[in-house]
Amino acid sequence: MQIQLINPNTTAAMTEKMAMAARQVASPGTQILAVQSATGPASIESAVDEALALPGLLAQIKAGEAAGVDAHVIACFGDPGLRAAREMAAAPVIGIAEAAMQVACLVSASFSVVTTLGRTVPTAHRLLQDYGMTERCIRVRATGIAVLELEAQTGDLLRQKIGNECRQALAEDGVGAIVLGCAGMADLCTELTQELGVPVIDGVTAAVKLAEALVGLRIRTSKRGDYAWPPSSPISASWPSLLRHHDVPFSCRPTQPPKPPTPEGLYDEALNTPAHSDGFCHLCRHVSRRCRHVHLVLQPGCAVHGPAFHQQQLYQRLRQQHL
Ligand code: 2AL
Repeated sequence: MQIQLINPNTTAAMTEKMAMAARQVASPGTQILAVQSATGPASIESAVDEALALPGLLAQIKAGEAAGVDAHVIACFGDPGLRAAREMAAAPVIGIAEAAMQVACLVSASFSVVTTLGRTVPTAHRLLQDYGMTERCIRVRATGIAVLELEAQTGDLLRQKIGNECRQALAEDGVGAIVLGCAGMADLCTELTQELGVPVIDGVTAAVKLAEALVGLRIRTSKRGDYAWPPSSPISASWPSLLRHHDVPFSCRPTQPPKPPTPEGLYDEALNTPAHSDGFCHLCRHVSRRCRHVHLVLQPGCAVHGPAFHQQQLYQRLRQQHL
C-alpha cells in the first residue's frame, strides 16, 4: 500500500521529520511517499499562508492520484484544503487535525490541544466546530512556539515548554488526552505519552494508521454529495503574479510597520536591522537563522566571497522579486 504524506508547506526538514514519524508506525507492507508543496509558504500559520499553500498542495494531490497512491495524508494541523483535496481524489484523504481529534475521542471523553502560536488557536476552534468536536475539546492551548522554531531548535527547551503546557492541560483542564497541534511536533508524541502517562496524540501518525485502516477496508472517498468531482471551470487567476506579490512575505515577511516594497528599502532594512533578541528577524516572522535573506546579511562571513558578494546577491534577489 502506498500512502502519500504531503507536507503542504515548503520546509524540507519538516517533511523529513514527519516522514520518519510516519514510517515508524507504518505496517510492513506500507510505503510512505513523503512529498511537499513545490510552491507556497515555509510554514502555515495564518489564513493567507493557508490560501497560498493550496495550489501547491492540490498539485500534489493530483500527482498522487495520477500515480495511483492508495491514500493521501495532509500533514498540517490546520487541515488546509482538505475538502478541496477530497473533491479531487478518489483515494481517501486524511487531515492530521481531524485524525488526531478522532483518535483522541476514541480513548478519552475529552482532550485539550497543545499547539504553536496563539494566532492558530481560532483555526483549531473552527476545525473543532466543523468536525462536531467542540464538546469534546476542553481547551486549545498555545505554546507561543512558531512552526519553524520547531525545526530550528530541537533542544530540550522547546520540548520542556511543550511538555509543561501538556502538564498544565492535565492539571487544569481535567482532560484524559492531549492532541499535539502541529506536524512539527510528531517526534515528541512517544516521549510525552510515556512521561505524562496519558495518550498524547500526534496527527501524522494517527492519520497514517487511519489511512491504512480505510485502505484495508477498501473505503474510498465518496464521489456523491459534498466530495463529488468538481466541475472543471476555466481558471483565469494568474497564480504566478499572485505568488510573486507574496514572495517576499514568504521568506522575508515584513512585520511592522509595512514599508513600500522597493528593493532599496528592503535591502537597507535587512542590512541595518539585527535579529530581535527573541530570535526573530525584523523582516520576517521566522527565526533569523532560518531566513535566507537576513542570514546572508547577518552572517556574511563566507571566506570565499566575503560580505559584499552576499549583499549583492540579496539585493539582486529583492530586485527580481519586486521589479
Ligand atoms: C502547522 C503545521 O502543522 N504545519 C504548518 O506549517 N503549520 N500547524 C500550526 N498549528 O501552525
